[in-house]
Amino acid sequence: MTHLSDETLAHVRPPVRVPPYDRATLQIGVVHFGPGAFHRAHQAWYFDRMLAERPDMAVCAVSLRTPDVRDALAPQDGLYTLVEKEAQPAVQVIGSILQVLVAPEDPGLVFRRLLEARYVTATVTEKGYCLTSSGELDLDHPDIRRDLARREQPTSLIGWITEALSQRQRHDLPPFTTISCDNLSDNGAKLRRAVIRFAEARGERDLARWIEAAARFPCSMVDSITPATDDGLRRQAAAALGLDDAWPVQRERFVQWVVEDELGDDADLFRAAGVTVAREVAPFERAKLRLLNGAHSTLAYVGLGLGCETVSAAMADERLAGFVERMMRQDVAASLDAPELDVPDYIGQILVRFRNPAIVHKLSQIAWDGSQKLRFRLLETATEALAAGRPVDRLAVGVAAWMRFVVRQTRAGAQIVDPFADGLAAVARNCADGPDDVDRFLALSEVIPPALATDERFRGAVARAYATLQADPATVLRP
Ligand code: CS2
Repeated sequence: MTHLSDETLAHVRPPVRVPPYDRATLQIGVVHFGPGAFHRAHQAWYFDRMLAERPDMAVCAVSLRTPDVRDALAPQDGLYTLVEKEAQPAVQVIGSILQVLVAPEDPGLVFRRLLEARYVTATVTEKGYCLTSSGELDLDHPDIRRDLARREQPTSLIGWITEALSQRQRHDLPPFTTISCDNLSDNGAKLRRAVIRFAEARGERDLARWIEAAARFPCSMVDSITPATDDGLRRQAAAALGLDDAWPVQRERFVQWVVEDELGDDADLFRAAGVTVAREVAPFERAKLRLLNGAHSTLAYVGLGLGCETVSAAMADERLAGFVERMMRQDVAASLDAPELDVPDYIGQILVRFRNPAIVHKLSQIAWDGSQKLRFRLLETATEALAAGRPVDRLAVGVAAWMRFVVRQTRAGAQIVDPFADGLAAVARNCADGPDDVDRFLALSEVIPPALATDERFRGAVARAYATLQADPATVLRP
C-alpha cells in the first residue's frame, strides 16, 4: 500500500478529516521537545486547529535522543493519523508537524529553529526536568552536569532552553514563551526556576535576570488518555485512510488543555482552538493530577498485583473500582480547593473515561517511572491530609502497592522502567517481605520527601497496606 505523505494526501478517503489548510504556506512558530504519542495526540492537534487561522503556528518537533519518530514521520512529510477511540471512532490526519529533528544529530539547526520560534512546548515526562524531590533543579544530575560543561550541545530540556534563551539575548530577540505540558504540579513555575538556576550555575547572572524579567513560563494542565500505538491501531488507520501510516496515534475523544493566561495577544487564538486560558491553572492541575493520575497509579500498582492488564479490566473489578472511587471522593476531593470545578461531577466523568471499552490502556504503561510520578499523584495529597488531620490509609495503598510492584519485578528479573531503576532494584533485593521493607523504601529521599517518610501516621499506613497486600490483596480494598 502507498504511504501517507503530502503527495498522497488527496487520496485519503472520506470521512477521514484532512488538514483544511495549505501546508505549503505554513511557517514554524513552535518548537516542541518530546514528540511522543501524547504530544501528537494532544498539543499538535490543538496547533492543527490554529493553522487555518494562523499559518505561522506550525511545529518543529525535536526529539532529545532517539530517531524513531523522525524516521517514521519524515517519509510522510510529518503527517500522521489520529484515531479517537470511542464506540463511534473518528479518524483524522494531523498536518501541524512540519519537521522532526533529532537534537544530537544537528544541534545548530535546532538552535536556528529556537531563534525563529515564538513558543516552546515540552512533553519530556516528569524525569526530563531533572529536579530534586523538593522541586528544584538538581545540579548533581548527570545531564545537568554535562550540559554545564558543553553548553552548545545540550542533552537536557533545561540545557536547550537556557542556551537558546542566551542566544536570543545575544541576538536582541525577545524570549520565546515556554509551555510545560508535563504532569508536574506548578510545571511552568518549576521549569522557570530550573532555567534561571541553570543560567546562574553557568555564571551568567545577566542572562538569569533577563529570563526572570522577560521570559514567560505559563503553567499548563494537559489531559487526554493516550494509550501506546499497537498493530491494531496501525491496521485501523490504514483501513480508514486507504494508505499506510508508519506511526498513527490514538486517544479518547476527551481532550483538555488549560494554559495560564500569559499568552498576550494570542490568548484568543488558543481559545478558539479549544484551549482554556485561565488566570490560575493550579486548581485544574491539582485536581487532574490527584484525581485522574492518582487513581491511575493506584489502579496500576494494585491492579497489576491482582493480575489485571488494562485500566478497563481493573475497573471491571468492582472491589478495585469502588476503592479508587472512595479514594477520589473521600480522600482526594478533601484536598482540593477548586471553585471553578464541580469536583463530584469531574470524578464521575473520570470514572466513565476509565471504563471506556474502546480504549486498551495498559497498566504497565502507567506503572513506568513511579519514582517520578508518585509525588504529584499521591504524596503531596498525603502530606496535606496529614497537616489537616485527615486519614491517609487509602492514599497509602497505592504507595505500598508500588513498593510491592518493584519487589515483584526485581524478583522476577523483569525490567523496571524508571530513571531510578538501579536504586529501586538495590532496595528491592534487600526486601524480605517484612516491615523493614517499607522503611527501606521510605528512606529513598529522592522519591519520598523525608518529612512525609518520617511521619508515623504515614509510615504506619503504608506498612499496614504493604503487609495486607502481601497476605490478601483484596482485603485492602474493602470499604
Ligand atoms: C497516565 C497518564 O501513564 C500515566 O501515568 O496516568 O499518561 C494519563 O493517561 C494522562 O495524564 C491523561 O491525561
